[in-house]
Amino acid sequence: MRNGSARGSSTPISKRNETMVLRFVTFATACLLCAATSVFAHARLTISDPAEGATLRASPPAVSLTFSEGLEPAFCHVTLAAASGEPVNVDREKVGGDRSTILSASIPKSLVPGRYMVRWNVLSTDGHKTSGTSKFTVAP
Ligand SMILES: [Cu+2]
Repeated sequence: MRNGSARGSSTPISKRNETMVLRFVTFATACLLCAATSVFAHARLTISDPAEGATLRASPPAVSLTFSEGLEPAFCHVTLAAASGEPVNVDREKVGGDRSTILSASIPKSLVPGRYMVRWNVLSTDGHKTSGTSKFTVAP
């Protein structure tokens, strides 16, 4: 009787452990897949024009940023500032390209020689936000 009840209680416990291990493995696998997917889906900056760190002989006509993912135009912004931090006027940004991956803004007035910083923040079509900066120098 005692043996029977001991065996009776040990079997369900080991089964429960198996179930928990299985659940944990499933959960861990799902987490890894999810993390990998979201990392690759974020909009990464792939090309910037002017290129990061470039020294230009003349003022560029525009800033153009190409991303790895499609962008939501209403939530994508570019600003330009001189090295002093003083903002430089750019035209309203536009999203273009075959898959809406290019964010650009025209620079209406020639830039005076100096160092400049482009700041961008975008929302990709997967609903994730990313942001970053890119620097260039105008030295005629
Ligand atoms: Cu994403």
